[in-house]
Amino acid sequence: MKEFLCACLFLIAMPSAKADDGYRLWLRYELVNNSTLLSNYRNAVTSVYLPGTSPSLLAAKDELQMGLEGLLGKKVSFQNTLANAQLVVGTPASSSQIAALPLSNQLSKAGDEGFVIVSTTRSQKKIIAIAANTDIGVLYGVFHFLRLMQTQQNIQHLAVTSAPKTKYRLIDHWDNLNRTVERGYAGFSIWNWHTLPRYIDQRYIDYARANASIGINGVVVTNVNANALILTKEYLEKVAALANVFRPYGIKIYLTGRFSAPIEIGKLKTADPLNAEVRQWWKNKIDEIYTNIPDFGGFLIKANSEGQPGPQDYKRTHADGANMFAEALAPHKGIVMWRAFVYSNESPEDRLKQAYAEFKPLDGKFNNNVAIQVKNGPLDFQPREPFSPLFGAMPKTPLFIEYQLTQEYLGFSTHLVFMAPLFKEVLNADTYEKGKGSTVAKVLDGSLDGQALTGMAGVANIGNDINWTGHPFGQANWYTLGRLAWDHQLSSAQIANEWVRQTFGNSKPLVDTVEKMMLSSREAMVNYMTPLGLHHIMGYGHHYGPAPWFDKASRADWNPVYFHKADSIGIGFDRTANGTNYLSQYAPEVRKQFEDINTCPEEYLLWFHHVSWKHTMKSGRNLWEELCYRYYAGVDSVRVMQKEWNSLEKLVDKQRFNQVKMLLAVQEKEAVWWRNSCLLYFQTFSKMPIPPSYEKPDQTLEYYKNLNFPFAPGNGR
Ligand code: GCV
Repeated sequence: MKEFLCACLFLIAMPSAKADDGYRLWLRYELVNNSTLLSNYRNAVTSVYLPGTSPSLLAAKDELQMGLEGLLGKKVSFQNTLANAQLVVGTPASSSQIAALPLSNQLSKAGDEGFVIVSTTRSQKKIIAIAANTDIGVLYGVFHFLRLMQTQQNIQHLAVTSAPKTKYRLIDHWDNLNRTVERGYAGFSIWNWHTLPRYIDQRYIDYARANASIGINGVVVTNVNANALILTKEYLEKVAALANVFRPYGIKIYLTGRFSAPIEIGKLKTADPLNAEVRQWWKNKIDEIYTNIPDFGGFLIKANSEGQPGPQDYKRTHADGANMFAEALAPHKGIVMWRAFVYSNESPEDRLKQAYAEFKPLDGKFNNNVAIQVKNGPLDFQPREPFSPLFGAMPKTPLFIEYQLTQEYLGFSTHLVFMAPLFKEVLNADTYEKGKGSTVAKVLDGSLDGQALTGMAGVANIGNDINWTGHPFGQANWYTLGRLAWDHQLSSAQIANEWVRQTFGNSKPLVDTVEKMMLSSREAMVNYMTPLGLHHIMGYGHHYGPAPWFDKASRADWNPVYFHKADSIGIGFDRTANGTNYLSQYAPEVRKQFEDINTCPEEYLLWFHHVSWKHTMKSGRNLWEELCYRYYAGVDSVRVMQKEWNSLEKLVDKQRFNQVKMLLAVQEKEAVWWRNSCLLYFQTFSKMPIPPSYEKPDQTLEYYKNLNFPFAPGNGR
């Protein structure tokens, strides 16, 4: 017996070595491998009272059962009354017994989607209550409770009240109807339009579970480079089937609206937003959508950007266009997310200035169910960008932020880049809209300008690869989006810690090492790709790898040479008053800091200034030496990550260990490629040597310039 017990304890203590394909994401519910904790958990939660039969409560029940049984390694019993239960779950409306618990104080702070998780007593018996004002709040509470257990927290004295800080928490898919994914690096689209609506892939349900577990409550299923066909009857039936799957999980469906759809599928002669027939067409179409999908969320629209049709084709404004949709959606409580990612084919103006120039004058002109969706930076999801000057410039308009989870400019799905530090950097940036402390986060959560329509979106990095995101660590970025949209005050370290524990396990060396890797990964990538404020120097079209020399694109502002402006004097884009004066779009305090080369943070230096190769940096090195230093430091950091990962071989399942090991090798190779080709190219201007203490580039600039990538993914429309 003793031997048997020892063997059991040994098994419990042993790290999970079985293969893991990553499909379960952070919802693995593995047996708790700490015996003291396991017995505490077993004592605390094996009998559950979860009344109610709504689809969301049933989803909560299923999840709790699956989660607890996995974590505890034993069956849990669901009770018909609270009397025998240790874990009580529900809303005051779902059970008078829950209504009688002393939770009203906390519940008053939980709002429509929040929850409370408290340790309390009933008839002198200790219980844990997961309660909310709504069924979906209960589901969120259940996921949070399971997260506490998966991350091995003490659950003896719980006093959690949690409510989301933004109302719309969205994943935007750039999925085409032919199942290619624009800028997608994890396989094909998970939406199988051929087998929908009758065949419901388990993957849709697991996708909904994953999103709900991190508080995502909206999904835009189609590409912003939109196809009008999605609005036809045949497709709407399929979309409705997805909406039915998502509904119990609190997730609404949104579509992308092709502005010219009235012409393409409606056979009208125009799509002019002020034309009565066009307006009626959209009204009818939107009414039709709502008969299929009563809780349809609304539209995300890319208009007059990169060749997409829009109101300006008819000399109308973005407000005219957005308000046409808004008016038709309003009776159904739908919203319009109108993208501010616009820049004109014709304008020679600094591309970065164009969104502000078009949208700022429209502040206050949008209907109240319109939000303007702004990319985090003014350009296009670069490894590092300053915050978009639209944040803080449109106090009368709700602004959503758009991040990009898919790694279009961040090494595709072969580079390990944890994006929480990138997201947080923008959230914490101070717009000075209303003086010091007017952070982007406060613009987004509505507190700065009293906005009720608040939101955060991430362009999906999801495809039909078995592990959803291609790189196992891509999952962390999806996770981060949800967690930050729920609570932008969470730190990057907290998010990394939670994610690692749930996704890989709780052993201390594992958690510490992986967390460290994750937290250093974004800066490593900035260093080996675009240090010191360089930007947009990637390969043309596919955006794979470095091509700072490229100058053949049809438009100037698609060429890397336009953005780095390297010459014999120096490098960088002058956006001060002496240059394009882009800086005038920020509040004076922000502008002042960036405008002075001595106060401009070095990470943004070449974003705002054309700087002499000989300029002395804070380190005492000149600019050229600093550039070399940073590029080499970037590669070194990847090599450190490799070593750190290798030290985890016994603590990570074999499958994912090997995957990440191989991917880090690819990343190292590509980091060297970025470093060598950028430095060799910029050296043709600086005419200064790469310091001899650094390893020499093993290829010539010509070699790098001649590389071709016909297989680079993600470019197909
Ligand atoms: C969906 C960049 C990408 C495009 C993308 C566009 C956008 O330009 O390269 O693929 O199109 O951003 O955000 O609309």
